[in-house]
Amino acid sequence: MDDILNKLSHCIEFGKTDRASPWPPDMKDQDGAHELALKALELGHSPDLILESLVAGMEVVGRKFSENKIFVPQMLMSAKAMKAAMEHLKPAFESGRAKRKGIFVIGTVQGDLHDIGKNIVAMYIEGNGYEVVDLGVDVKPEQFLAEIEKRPECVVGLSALLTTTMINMKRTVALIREKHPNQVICVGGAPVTEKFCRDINADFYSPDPQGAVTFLNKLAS
Ligand code: B1M
Repeated sequence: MDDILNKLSHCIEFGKTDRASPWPPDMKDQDGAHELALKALELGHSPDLILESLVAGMEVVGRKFSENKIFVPQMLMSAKAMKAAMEHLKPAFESGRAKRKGIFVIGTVQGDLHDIGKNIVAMYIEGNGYEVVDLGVDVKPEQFLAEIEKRPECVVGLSALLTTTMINMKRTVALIREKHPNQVICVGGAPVTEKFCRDINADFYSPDPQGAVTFLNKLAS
């Protein structure tokens, strides 16, 4: 990986948001995710490649958290750094906004506050020409239902990052199916699997944003 992309990964791993941020102390007065993401774009790196370096940093964060090497505050700093970098990528991913191929309603299910992956999926889908309605995090099944009733032609996307909130994905699908049996529902998130998707009677599982876009494009064609 290019030096600047390595530095960007490092900022995500250690939660260095921007130059002004005093955290982490050993990176004081150094560029953070905010400055480096901008520079990487200026140097001509593709948003996809930059995103890859951000996700690589976040993967290390996840591993360290599992091994009790870091704790929630450090994870939060990493999430903040990720957000700062993503702000610069957003316009690039949204540039396909003009041609709308359909409506995608997305949210992280009830009880779950993780939104980094969901936001990436939303940006990719928006950038591929869909109108995206982002309901945010901790979304109750009834909120998804209300949105479907406002936009009957939409496709719904559910994201979950916790094994403990996957049950709320199941509840959401069940409530939607009860009222709208033919509603198209796509699911994803780190603990979600193809099998889980089938078990809860959702239509499609994608491990990544690209898979979700491919699925939507097939539906739209
Ligand atoms: Co949390 N967290 N977290 N966390 N966190 C995980 C998920 C965990 C795996 C860490 C670990 O133990 N290794 C673990 C879950 C364990 C489990 O359930 N098996 C965990 C835990 C335990 C928790 C808390 C319970 C910790 C605590 O408080 N004790 C707590 C729960 C809070 C809550 O939600 N109620 C918590 C809190 C947090 C923070 C708030 C500190 C922060 C989130 C900040 C934010 O999102 N704004 C956080 C973070 C950052 C993580 C890790 C480190 C990173 C998650 C992430 O953003 N990944 C994570 C460990 C890990 O995943 N490595 C972890 C990067 C992102 C790009 O990937 O979200 O998987 P991901 O999204 C991907 C794909 O999954 C897919 O595309 C995305 C882009 O490639 N995808 C979809 C996602 N949604 C999709 C939908 C689709 C299609 C594809 O269609 C609709």
